[in-house]
Amino acid sequence: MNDTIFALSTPPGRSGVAVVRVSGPDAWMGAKTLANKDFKARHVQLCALKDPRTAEIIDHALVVCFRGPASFTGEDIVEYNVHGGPAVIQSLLAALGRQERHRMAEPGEFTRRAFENGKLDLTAAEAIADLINAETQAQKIQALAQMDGSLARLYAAWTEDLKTALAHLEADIEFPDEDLPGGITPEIISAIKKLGGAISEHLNDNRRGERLRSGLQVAVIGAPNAGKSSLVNALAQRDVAIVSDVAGTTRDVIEAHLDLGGYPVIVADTAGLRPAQMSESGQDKIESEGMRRALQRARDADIKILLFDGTQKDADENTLALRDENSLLVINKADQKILLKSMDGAIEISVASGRGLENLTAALVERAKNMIGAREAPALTRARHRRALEDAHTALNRATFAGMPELMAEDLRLAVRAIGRITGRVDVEDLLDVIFRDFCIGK
Ligand SMILES: Nc1nc2c(ncn2[C@@H]2O[C@H](COP(=O)(O)OP(=O)(O)OP(=O)(O)O)[C@@H](O)[C@H]2O)c(=O)[nH]1
Ligand SMILES: [Mg+2]
Repeated sequence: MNDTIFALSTPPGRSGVAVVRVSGPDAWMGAKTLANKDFKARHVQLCALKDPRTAEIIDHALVVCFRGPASFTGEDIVEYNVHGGPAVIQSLLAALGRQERHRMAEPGEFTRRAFENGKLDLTAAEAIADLINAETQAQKIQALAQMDGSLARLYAAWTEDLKTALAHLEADIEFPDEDLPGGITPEIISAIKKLGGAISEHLNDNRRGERLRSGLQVAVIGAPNAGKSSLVNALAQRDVAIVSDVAGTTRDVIEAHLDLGGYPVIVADTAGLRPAQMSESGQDKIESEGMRRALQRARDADIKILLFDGTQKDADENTLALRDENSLLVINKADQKILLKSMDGAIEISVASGRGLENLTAALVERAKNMIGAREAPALTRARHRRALEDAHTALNRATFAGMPELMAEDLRLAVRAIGRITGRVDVEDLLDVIFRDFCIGK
């Protein structure tokens, strides 16, 4: 922990400016060596950086120093703003590597130090990773709220309630003869039940926050030649998939990431569904594997677009069979004579002419909003949080049946620990590698 770590914090490649960040006890010493001047905290200085070993000029840089603990990591920090060329960055990193007790940072190590120095809790650290990965406005808003402590505050409030209940129970356990207002009172039972209810409401939010983080899965399903690949290309506004009039063109699942009205959507093009062919030829084996994958996608999808070819008289049975509350019926080729009889709630489109595509997009945005749109209460965003809260919920449930104050107190303590693991207040050492591995280097 006493190493000084450094890394390029901006993306590698060419850019106007690149930022190299250094954190640790020797960060300022390194800056003094390279710039040959003294620094004041939080003052920007223009410096000629020179490698003392080779006397070679590295670059003219803007350098800012921060004194721990008033810094992102809580340690001394130096930020070098240099010109973003590979050779400049290379020579700065090489010169830093030769400074005493300096080494390259691991992915997420700056944020990990911030956590270990108490600058932020684990939910805020995770939110930083989410913010960096956010591709749409809705994701960004969720990440920023979590970074500001929306989840941490909620979990802290629950922990407070639990600790109050525990204090009452413990007073009764320690001093059973005194007439203290403790023990298993109806108030305690009802407080525990109320908390259990709040946690289960938070858990049963249809994975809203998790879905927003990872993107809503939309699968386009339909018979061969219905125009699935054409539709995916139109939604993605680029040629993601091959389109042809040969039935059975698409074999594999092809994904495109979209921003639909601020909501992240992963739309999947799939192989056309048709009754299995009887022949043993290799082609057909590929086709049936394609259909197996298409059906798997349909099962896993949050929203299924069931696409029908409007120029056909009958709706495809295999596709129709997948109709449920998560499906959206869409009839394509409305530029031609429509022979298909109308279906309840179906949206007519023509990918060829663009007609109806706006309606379809609006319908998708509406569903996305219902599934992952913001609500007042902060949403659970990770499976890790979900598991911990399920443990807490189980413990609370058991507590209401415990009967004895000692047993009830033990269950409440388990619940406190489970919630504490989310924010990182208790024994999370084993979790840290997993959590910070998801970060990029330099963060
Ligand atoms: N007239 C008309 N033709 C369309 C429309 N959309 C797609 N097509 C045509 O329909 C044919 C099949 O389109 P694809 O997008 O490849 O169909 P698919 O559903 O992906 O087919 P498979 O991959 O074989 O399952 C192509 O010749 C497209 O040009 C449309 O709105 N109107
Ligand atoms: Mg296709």
